[in-house]
Amino acid sequence: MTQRTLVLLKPDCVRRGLVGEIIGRIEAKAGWTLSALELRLLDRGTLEQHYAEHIGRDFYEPLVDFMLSGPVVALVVEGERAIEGVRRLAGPTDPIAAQPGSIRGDFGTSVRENLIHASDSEESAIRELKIFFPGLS
Ligand code: D4T
Repeated sequence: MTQRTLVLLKPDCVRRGLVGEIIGRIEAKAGWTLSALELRLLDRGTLEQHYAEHIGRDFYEPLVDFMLSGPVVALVVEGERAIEGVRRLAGPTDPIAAQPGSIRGDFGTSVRENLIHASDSEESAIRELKIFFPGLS
């Protein structure tokens, strides 16, 4: 089942120079391809749409400020079960709980600054791809 998923390499990932390492892990998965890739400074409106489910939670404002603190790399990964696959590569939200070998497990310590976003379902992927890459056919 070929799928497309939205990935964001967050500002901490860009600042720490981990973009190549993390894209390398994605590219190393046989048959997966990158359909779009861009270094981009986000704006509040985009993040409000992207994190709509979290508006009003105590971590929402600091999360948005963090996501605005520097550029992100937005990319689209396409391939066999890419949605579940990139989530597995990323590991769970809390990097201390994440398995070593996963991106968050290997590089993270902070729930907020957890390096990577990846769509969590087909429905989320469709919604998020429209926000970040509306021109993608
Ligand atoms: P994203 O959406 O960035 O891939 O993260 P997850 O899918 O793994 O986790 P999420 O939607 O629950 O959280 C979105 C985003 O908010 C940050 N966060 C989360 C935070 O700063 N404090 C918190 O307590 C939680 C739950 C981290 C990811």
